[in-house]
This record gives sequence, structure tokens and C-alpha cells, in this order.
Amino acid sequence: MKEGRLIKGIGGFYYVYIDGLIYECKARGIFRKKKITPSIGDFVRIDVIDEEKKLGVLEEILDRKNEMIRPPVSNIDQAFIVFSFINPDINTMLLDRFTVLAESKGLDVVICLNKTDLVKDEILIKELNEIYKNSGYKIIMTSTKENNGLEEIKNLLHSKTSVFAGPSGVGKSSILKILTNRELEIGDVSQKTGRGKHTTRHAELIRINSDGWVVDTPGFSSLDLGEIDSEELSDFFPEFREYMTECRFVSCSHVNEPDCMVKEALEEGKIALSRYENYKTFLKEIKESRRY
Ligand SMILES: Nc1nc2c(ncn2[C@@H]2O[C@H](COP(=O)(O)OP(=O)(O)O)[C@@H](O)[C@H]2O)c(=O)[nH]1
Ligand SMILES: [Mg+2]
Ligand SMILES: [Zn+2]
Repeated sequence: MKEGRLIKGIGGFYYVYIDGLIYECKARGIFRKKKITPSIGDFVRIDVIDEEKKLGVLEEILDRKNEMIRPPVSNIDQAFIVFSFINPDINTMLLDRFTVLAESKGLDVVICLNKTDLVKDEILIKELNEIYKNSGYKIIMTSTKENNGLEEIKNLLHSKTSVFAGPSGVGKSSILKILTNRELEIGDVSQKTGRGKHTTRHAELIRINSDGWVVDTPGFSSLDLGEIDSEELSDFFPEFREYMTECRFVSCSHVNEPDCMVKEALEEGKIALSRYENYKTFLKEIKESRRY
């Protein structure tokens, strides 16, 4: 048996990368019985049937460190959360949903704001840069049209599996196309809605920098905070962490309680208002969805 990484699945075949070679594999029936669907990103063991033709049988899926559902990808280390400044317009509430979800899966987060070439308003760039730097995130301003910031992204892709997530039309596939030299579906942005029309259909792990992997994902225009509990939500706002341990109540939700150090930090300008407001919105949403 050989160990490798599942990088693509199409029409019942699974493609497994082992030391620079790709084996086309069928899965054993046992997976269906156990209700496990192999997903890209899985570390797997295969039985090689034909070394010359590179054919094999998928025998075993190793334990997953984490998994994402849409599209299914497992064992992810890092999320690049990509938004564009305009066309489509940046939506910081949706951006913060992405950061919360990525935090909840234990991923390193890098925020990428694309289409700087379209921005006339330098203040907008500066403001967003400050908000997210202050939140503890790496933030990279990019343009695929002016080749801005792409090297910086590339330097962060070593020896990690990184997903590129964000709404459609923001330029995820365009960025990855330049970084990987691979044909990826680039969608036109609809003039009417400002959103991308095409989606990236087959998720696939693509090798980059000789030891990294990247995954393009289709865009999402909404995100459900589904599995996150109201008590743990504040853990997923990294800039709250140093203050929330000092709140008077251990169970402080940082909304109405007295002696809340998160609110104090907010008033002192140490926490960005937009981030705090989004926190409150998500908290309300989670509480309402659990009330039945
Ligand atoms: N002006 C500008 N347009 C871009 C940039 N990056 C991508 N686009 C365009 O935005 C549209 C959507 O790009 P695409 O990569 O398909 O976005 P995705 O849906 O996030 O994968 C395409 O028309 C791209 O040519 C950029 O940096 N500047
Ligand atoms: Mg795309
Ligand atoms: Zn508090």
C-alpha cells in the first residue's frame, strides 16, 4: 500500500497524488457501506493495481484534521478570504462570517482584498486595512489586472493546504490562475447584479510552490453560522480574546453585562465598531435559530 493525497474526484474516479505521480483509483465498496465519502484533501492509502498505467484502488482514508462542506475539502490549514473592493462591493458583514467560520475550523486566516485597480477612494483601503490588521489578521491588497500583491500571497502558500473562499465574482479564480498557471474558470461579473455568473465546478487540489496545495471554491453570497454556539462565538473574534478573560462575568456575552472589558475596549477604540456590531448581529442570529 502507498500513501498519498486525494486531489480530485470525477465520475467515480479518485485521483491520488503520490510523490509527483497521479494514480487513478476506484474506491472500495466499503466506503459506501460505512457512509464515508472520500473528499479532496484526504490523506489516503491505495493499492496499486498497475504501476505502469498508474491505476489503483482506494483502500483507506486517514483521519481528517478538519473538513469543509461546500465544496467538500478536508485537512485544510489556511483560508484566504477574498473580497473585492467594488464590482461586487465589499460586504464586511459577509467577510466577518467567513472569518468566524474559518476560525471555528481552526484555520489560519488571510484576508485578501482584490481589484485595487478599481478603487478611487484611498480612504476605503486605509480604513479596511486598519480594521483587519487591528483584528490580528494578515491582510493583502491585490489586483490581478495590475499584478499587485500576488507575490505576497504566493509566499504564504508554502507547505500548507490553503482554500480560497469568498463571494463569486471577486477574483478568486483569476488570482489562482496567475499563481498556478492553470486554466480555471473565470466568470464575468454580471453588470446587473455585480456578481459573478460562473462557478468553479470541480474542486481540485492544485500543487503550488512545490510543497503547498491550493483549492479554488465557488462563491457564496450567504453563509450560515450553523454549528457555532452562542457561547463560543466571541472566541472566533481574535481581537476580543485578550479582553474577554477580564470581564466581570465568566459567561459575559459582551452585550449588556456590567464591567465588560470587550465593551470597554470598544469604547477606547481598541476594537473596531464594525467588527463588534457584526458580532452582535451573529450572536442574535445564532440565539434566534436555536430558539424552538
Ligand atoms: N478590475 C479587476 N477585475 C478583476 C480582478 N480580478 C478579477 N477580475 C475580474 O472579475 C471577474 C470575476 O473573476 P473570477 O476570477 O471569475 O472571480 P471568482 O468568482 O471569485 O472566481 C472576471 O471578469 C475577472 O476578469 C482585478 O484585480 N481587477
Ligand atoms: Mg471562480
Ligand atoms: Zn464582556
